[in-house]
Amino acid sequence: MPAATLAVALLLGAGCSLLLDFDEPSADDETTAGDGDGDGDGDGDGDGEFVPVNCEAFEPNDERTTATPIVPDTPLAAAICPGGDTDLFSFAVDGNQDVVLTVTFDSRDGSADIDIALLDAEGNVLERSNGFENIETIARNQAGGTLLAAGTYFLSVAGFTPLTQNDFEASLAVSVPPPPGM
Ligand SMILES: [Ca+2]
Ligand SMILES: [Ca+2]
Ligand SMILES: [Ca+2]
Repeated sequence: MPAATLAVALLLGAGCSLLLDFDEPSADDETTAGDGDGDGDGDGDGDGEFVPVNCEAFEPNDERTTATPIVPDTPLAAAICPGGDTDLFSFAVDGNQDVVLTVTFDSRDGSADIDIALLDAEGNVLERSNGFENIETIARNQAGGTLLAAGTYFLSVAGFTPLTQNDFEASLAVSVPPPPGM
């Protein structure tokens, strides 16, 4: 399978690049002049054929002090880019709210996998989600006995390896569970 599939993938990839070029000539110039990825993929790490489009989004945000606030039901598009990029998003709860953190992406059959973690205000990891699908989710709720105490928390998004690069979309859902007996 690989030969034919790879050829198709490369063709599709080329098509995408052409489309991007037509849509954004300035981006084309940037790529050509800049990073050398244009002639590239000679990078040897096997990850170079795909270049995320959202590398600038919300940076710098690698530390809790520079984390990007994320609010409910407003997905944010960002990217994990080379060099061990980590993206931190902050949110606060009042102690009575169920929370669901979701990060979606295309893992490209695992070659561009992203993992997430929930951190407390001090940066301690409370929970990780590190599967191999195109989505990572962390839910903390009253029903599960995992309700978060009032305070500030962080969603940490990072690549499976320091070489991982990929676009992703992060979202936060917050709800208040019904009182007992209802
Ligand atoms: Ca980033
Ligand atoms: Ca970052
Ligand atoms: Ca993962």
